Amino acid sequence: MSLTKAPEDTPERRAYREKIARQNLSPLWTVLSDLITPEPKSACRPHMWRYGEVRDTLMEAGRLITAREAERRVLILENPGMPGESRVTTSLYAGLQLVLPGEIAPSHRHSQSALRFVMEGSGGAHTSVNGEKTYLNVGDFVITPPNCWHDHGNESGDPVIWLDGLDVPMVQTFDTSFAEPLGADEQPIDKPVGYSNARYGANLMPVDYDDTTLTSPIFSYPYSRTREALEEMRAKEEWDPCHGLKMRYANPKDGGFAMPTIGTFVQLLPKGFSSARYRSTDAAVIVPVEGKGRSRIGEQTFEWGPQDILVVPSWAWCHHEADEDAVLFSFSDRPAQLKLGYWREDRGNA
Ligand code: 1HN
Repeated sequence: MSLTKAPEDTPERRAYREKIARQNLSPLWTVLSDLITPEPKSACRPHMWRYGEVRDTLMEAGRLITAREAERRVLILENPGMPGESRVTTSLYAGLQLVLPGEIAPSHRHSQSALRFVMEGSGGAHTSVNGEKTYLNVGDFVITPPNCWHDHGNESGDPVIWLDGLDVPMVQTFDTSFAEPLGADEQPIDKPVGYSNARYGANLMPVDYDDTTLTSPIFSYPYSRTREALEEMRAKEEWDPCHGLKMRYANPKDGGFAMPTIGTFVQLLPKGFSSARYRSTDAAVIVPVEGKGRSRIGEQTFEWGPQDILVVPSWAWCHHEADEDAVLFSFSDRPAQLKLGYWREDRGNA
């Protein structure tokens, strides 16, 4: 028996296979080596979308359809290895969403978890979650927890564009999708702006906090605070050979990931940094927020700048070089893999 090669197909074996197909049966020995591979064999391919190019196409959609008519005016980032599947990686969905001045994307809720990473805007657009509005500034990471009403609006004079990341393919795998519209444009707001961050984001927790939801009660992680923290930490000049200075967005309740299925990360690569190669089983979507550089992902090299969007497939070697101080935001399905006992990493020789 070999896990790497299927046994020879003979005429009798083929006839047998065709005969038993009528009973909805199939011989494992013909597919075993495809099912159980010695290492991850992904359809997901390394890729990069240049922000400037996708932005032009998205603005064209802004003239074609309103946010209301579309419900969500989004261009899906389709991994070139999985066209038509609405997947950016095997387990994750990503898209770029545009809300024009004065528009509203009406309230709905669903069992999929969503993150927003703000690419562009002047700070006057918002998303509402759990009766609280949060304003969207470039570089902010904002969460829509599962089954929470959410609607978006733009009171500013400028377009707002953000990257959506959702666990849509995971929900498909488990057949657990539920969704409904609110039936009104906007949910009722019963909390002041900044309420969650004051209550849960100041190293304080309500004394009797016993909420069992799996998502962080902080639903906005503003870039200004994240960036300041990175800058203060860099003073120590302790660079991980693979990651530079890489941090994980945390749930203040227990220090775990901010979302149950999607992990979010931010890293600082100092000017001139050249990383040791690294790979892990969680395919990642990476957005440079500041700086310029290049990444070798598998066999391909991508020259990136702010707001470009890169995909690193599971178990593909990845190497980064920064020409200027660079900040990278990224997300992956790592929390799900860790809970299921699947996650592995390989730091090369570093
Ligand atoms: C969704 O609800 C939003 O609320 C964006 O902005 C993208 C993609 C698939 C399913 C639901 C949003 C989505 C989505």
